[in-house]
Amino acid sequence: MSIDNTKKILVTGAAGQIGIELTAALREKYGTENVMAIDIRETEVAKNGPFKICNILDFNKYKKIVNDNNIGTVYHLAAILSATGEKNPKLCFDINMNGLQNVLEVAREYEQRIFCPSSIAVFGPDIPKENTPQDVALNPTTVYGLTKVAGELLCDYYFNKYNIDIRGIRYPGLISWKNRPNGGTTDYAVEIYFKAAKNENYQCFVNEQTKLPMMYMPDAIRATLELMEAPLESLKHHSNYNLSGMSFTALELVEAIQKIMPDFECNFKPDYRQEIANSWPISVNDDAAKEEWGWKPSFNLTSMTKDMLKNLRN
Ligand code: NAD
Ligand code: AKB
Repeated sequence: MSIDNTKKILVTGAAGQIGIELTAALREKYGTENVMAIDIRETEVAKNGPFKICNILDFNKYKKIVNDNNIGTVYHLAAILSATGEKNPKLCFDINMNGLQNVLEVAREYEQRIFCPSSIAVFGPDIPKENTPQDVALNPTTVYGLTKVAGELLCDYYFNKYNIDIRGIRYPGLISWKNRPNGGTTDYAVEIYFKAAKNENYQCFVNEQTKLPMMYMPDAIRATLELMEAPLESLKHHSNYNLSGMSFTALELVEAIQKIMPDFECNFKPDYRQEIANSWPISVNDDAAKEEWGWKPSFNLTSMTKDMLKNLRN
């Protein structure tokens, strides 16, 4: 399927942690009027360009928005994340699976290109924890992870059966200052900066040895744009690229903040999210992303911490 530049872009879940920044980046690149944002709630994306309230489970309303706005590419971000998913598995399954199916069915009819993110949550406790391979058995223990595995498979099915150009990244935990995260397990790695920047201490909900793959949002946005621009012929994978940025323990994160703010303190009180974190990798192997579309991260823990605190304290 070739790219039709006369068609517009739509972002679902545009009011979320990634959505706000991805919508802004797409509007900057392709023009504000060419990027429609939808969500079930209004945030700043609603003020900064075309926006409509739309529940992704409402197939007819979603299809009408696509039809009325000549949408050729969809970035499908609307989802329920891991921690909320464990509190409400039915809701998580419903939105993540039925929402995706609605997007794919409309994509089939309108011959759209799709970006659909996956997550490190596809992995379960049975895989090599360090440098987790791209292609490995996927046995997640959370309902969120289960929907992400099924989502990857469904996307590949539509790619193979209907020739829909669908691409996706298994994002690590994403760290950002423009927007707070919402209902995920890696949220502690963002919340801690918001507290530190206000000169408050933080109580972390995972223990100090917890080490997970993470990435700074500017790298994640760049990766998304780069993957969507890569020539289809160079891609051997489609909806499931491992993507590596950095890995650090919760204690190393505290120490990185203390290098800039020596008075900052953090105590650790693990809750139900510890078990979710324990089931995920420590680091992932992203050779496929490097080889197939030239991925290269630019931030590490030190440069990210400097940038996060500078922006939050401003
Ligand atoms: P988020 O929770 O911040 O945003 C999701 C958005 O979807 C929210 O604005 C929410 O209002 C919206 N939404 C929820 N239900 C909806 C519905 N029924 N209809 C329409 N919109 C609905 O999540 P995020 O962090 O921006 O994640 C976006 C995508 O990236 C998700 O697929 C998530 O699994 C994936 N991902 C995120 C991370 C991360 O660290 N942020 C990591 C891995 C994967
Ligand atoms: C979560 O913690 O649920 C997300 C993710 C890694 O998918 N941030």
